[in-house]
Amino acid sequence: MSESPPDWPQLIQAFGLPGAVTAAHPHGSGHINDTYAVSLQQADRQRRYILQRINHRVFTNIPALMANISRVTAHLVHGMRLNPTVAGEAFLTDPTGRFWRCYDFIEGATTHDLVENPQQAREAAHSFGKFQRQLVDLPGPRLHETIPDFHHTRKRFNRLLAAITEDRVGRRAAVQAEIDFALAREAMVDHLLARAARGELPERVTHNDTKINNVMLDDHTNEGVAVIDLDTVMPGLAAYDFGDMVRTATNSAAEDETDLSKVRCRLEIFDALAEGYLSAAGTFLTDAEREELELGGRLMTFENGIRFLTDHLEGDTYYKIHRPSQNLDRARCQFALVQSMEMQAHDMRAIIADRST
Ligand code: ADP
Ligand code: GN1
Ligand code: MG
Repeated sequence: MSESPPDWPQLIQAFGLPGAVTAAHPHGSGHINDTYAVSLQQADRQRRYILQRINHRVFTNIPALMANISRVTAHLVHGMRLNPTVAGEAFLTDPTGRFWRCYDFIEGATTHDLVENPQQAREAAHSFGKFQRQLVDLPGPRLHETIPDFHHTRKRFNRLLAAITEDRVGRRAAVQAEIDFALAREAMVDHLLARAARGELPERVTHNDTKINNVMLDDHTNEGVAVIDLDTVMPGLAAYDFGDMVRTATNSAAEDETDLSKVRCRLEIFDALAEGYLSAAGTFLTDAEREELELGGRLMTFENGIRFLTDHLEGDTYYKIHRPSQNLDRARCQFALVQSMEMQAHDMRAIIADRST
């Protein structure tokens, strides 16, 4: 069923933005929301905004989600600027029941799907580290869990088991090798959860989706300009944030690369991530949290692998796909990366120790 296109003039009016719409295009390569760059002619200049239709299948409590984002953006000195509606709300419900929000477009900076050099990795990781540091003293009650158990890797694993058993769309037989890979690594999924439950790892306010295209880097200096995609900012573990940076930045290939011989965890990028992250987060991390940073990378890569494989087995209902079997390609690529990390785990632990001194 095709959906009606967004009514830009109506949306612009609802957010109280002056000027006439001169262009509106889909923007970025996120897997979840529908993101548009909208240009307005304002007096003698063009100004761009990000209008985002929030995926309410994924985020089922939009008021709670936007309450989190309002608190976090208000607390951070730099970063995303949310434009409220004329009614003073953080989001808009359009006449078709879709949910929208509006950010200032961050100009002069870009998100990268693939890290090109250690400097980009260092700057990105410093930004995410600083983000965590600034939120250490976020006032007020605990943030809402916008997706409960988001990084509960045990529950993610059990959902994969259920998807294998159900085999809803008849794809199981063709992915036995990937299933075997996942089952052989079950032991990994409980470790951080158990340490957190024992009180050995503190709960923090974390971003939880620190993939490298969720931070904007200055076009000229590569400096981190803003951490974006704040939908999953909620209580979590430091290792989850460091881990997803490792998953997405160290990969020498795209997240859905089909030539697995190209997929490798780049140690020089890992080193830059450790340097950048610890230069900002080093002030508050405990020894126990540092101990788990290396595992965080492998675990987040594995967790994303099983999530992609689950979505493939469930019939591609969660992530956007642009070609058949893309979720399977993503899963295979994550598993190849896990293997590469397993081979280098010792070196990565040494780097963390080195960068901690
Ligand atoms: P998703 O949850 O679908 O990943 P994001 O919030 O990450 O959505 O937005 C998708 C992409 O849009 C980002 O990767 C980034 O390239 C771009 N983007 C998002 N917000 C802004 C902004 N304020 N300014 C410029 N680009 C942005
Ligand atoms: C999604 O929204 P985006 O594209 O930044 C997903 C992350 C996954 C990632 C995999 C809310 O991130 O958890 O790690 O895809 N976000 C959500 O690329 O599920
Ligand atoms: Mg994103």
